[in-house]
Amino acid sequence: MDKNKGHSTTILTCLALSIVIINSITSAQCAGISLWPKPRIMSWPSPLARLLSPNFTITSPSHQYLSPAVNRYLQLILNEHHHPLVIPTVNLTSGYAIQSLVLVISDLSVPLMHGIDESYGLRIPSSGEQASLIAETAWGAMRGLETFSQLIWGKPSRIASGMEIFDWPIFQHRGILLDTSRNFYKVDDILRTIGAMSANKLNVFHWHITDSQSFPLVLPSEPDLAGKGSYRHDMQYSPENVSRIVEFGLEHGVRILPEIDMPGHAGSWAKAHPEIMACANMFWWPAGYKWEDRLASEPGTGQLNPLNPKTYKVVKNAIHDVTSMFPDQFYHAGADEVIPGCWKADPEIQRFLSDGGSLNQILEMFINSTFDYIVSMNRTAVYWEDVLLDQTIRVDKSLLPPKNTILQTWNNGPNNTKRIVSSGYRAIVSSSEYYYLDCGHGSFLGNDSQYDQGNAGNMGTGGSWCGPFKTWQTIYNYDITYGLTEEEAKLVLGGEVALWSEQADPTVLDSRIWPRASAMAEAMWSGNRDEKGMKRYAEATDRLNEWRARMVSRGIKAEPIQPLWCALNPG
Ligand code: CP6
Repeated sequence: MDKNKGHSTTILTCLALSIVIINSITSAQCAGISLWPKPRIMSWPSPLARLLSPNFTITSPSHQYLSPAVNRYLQLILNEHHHPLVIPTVNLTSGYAIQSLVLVISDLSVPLMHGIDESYGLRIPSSGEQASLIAETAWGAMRGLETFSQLIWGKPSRIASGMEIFDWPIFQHRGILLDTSRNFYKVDDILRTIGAMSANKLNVFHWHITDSQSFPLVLPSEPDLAGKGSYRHDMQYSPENVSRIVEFGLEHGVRILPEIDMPGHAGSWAKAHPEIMACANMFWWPAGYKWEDRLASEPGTGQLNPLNPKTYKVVKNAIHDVTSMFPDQFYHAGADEVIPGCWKADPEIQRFLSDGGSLNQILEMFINSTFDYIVSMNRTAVYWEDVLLDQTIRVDKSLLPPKNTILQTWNNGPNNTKRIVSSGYRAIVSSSEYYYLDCGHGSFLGNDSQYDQGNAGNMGTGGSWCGPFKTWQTIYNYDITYGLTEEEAKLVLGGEVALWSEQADPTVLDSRIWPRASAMAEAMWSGNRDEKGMKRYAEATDRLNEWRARMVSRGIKAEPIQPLWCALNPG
């Protein structure tokens, strides 16, 4: 494919150079320069530092989204004066300071989308006034600017010099899921998170906007959905809010992948449209509804009814508006955790079933007609793995989701990834056993009360298989292509850590996400192994500690991974 051409050229150059470079990696570590995520190839044969001129400038071709990024990095670089936990031991050379960084970009026309080339090369010479950054795309240049900023510390600013870096990601899809339905987050919280993502070289903000608890997104064609389904009028996202978030993402090289979960997880639609729901007219659980049927904090009322033609009118309006607000080529259509008991409680569905129909057919009907509409809007559909793997509904394996959909796995780690890719689908990995950031903080099981609405039942907030709390090491060490053949591994697009928000809101947002999402960010970008193929998390600990400190000084309230004592008293 065309888009991979530049990428592989860069890689070839890198590989040629890597032979020279392997030896010098250790000296970089000794000198105490901390980069996160670690670059793929870094050469620093004789570590030294140079001053950065107080009149330092960045020259770059003009570009709608790169130019704001350049300005942002220039301000950061001139003002950060980062104080590392451990001051690098590298000698400061006398003589001229670095005066400028010059950007050279091969193709400024490449839009931000899945699969683009994010490679870059960075050269900070040991003499001469000019550092250089080359990249295939504006988005790769943004990755390089971030790395450049991390090579600078102190007051006056000094920069690691006599260094070359060639860098590109292992996985194309590196994301964070944020659920804004269970609890509301202000636009600024979302922007701060996207900014921190870009500093970690993450590139997809998967926005799980709506769910059963609330519908905060204002849709022009269906204004009642948010009008009646949001928690409050000041807990809504207007189209202007959305375009601000999308633009901010573009200026940071972060795609916004919207998800409107359906046909399950849709109870909040009932406020505006009770007529398109199954089991929406029941105050609480439908008759015959078993506790075990309950999933992920559902308030218990409402799945969309696929047998009602009106359902498709509302759903298509929603998809239409969302695809016009969010330019990304991917559209996430949810479809997780469809609860059989809810559909079975609906009289119309009961008639269909007693005439010989199956729940499988009902789901099929819904998926197929929404899928066709999503494709007609020129989007690639992403669904949760349930569409293929659900044990209770997807019993008839002759009915399969369309092949070109992407399936996001969240259950049963490597096994379900294998099932998805061995069936020929592309996969995004967000296994709850490794990548769920919410799990383990709550212990409330609550199965003794029918009034415990809003809690997560036995899942989602520390239930037995979701908990315990995932440490950064658990996240860092997970190999998302474990057990796959080479061919199968190619179908794994990448991973997402997920912050479900039953027990999270803006007060804990930064510390639930950071620095654990940084652990995944590095594993997805340059892997979790050293040059010898051994897991590198001993070395990564010190670097992550430094990176966490830098994030904190940049305004991200990342939680500590160690007492400060450890950094100041190295083993
Ligand atoms: N909400 C939605 C959730 C979860 C899912 N979908 C979830 C399930 C299990 C755990 C955590 C979260 N809260 N819409 C599953 C994709 Cl452990």
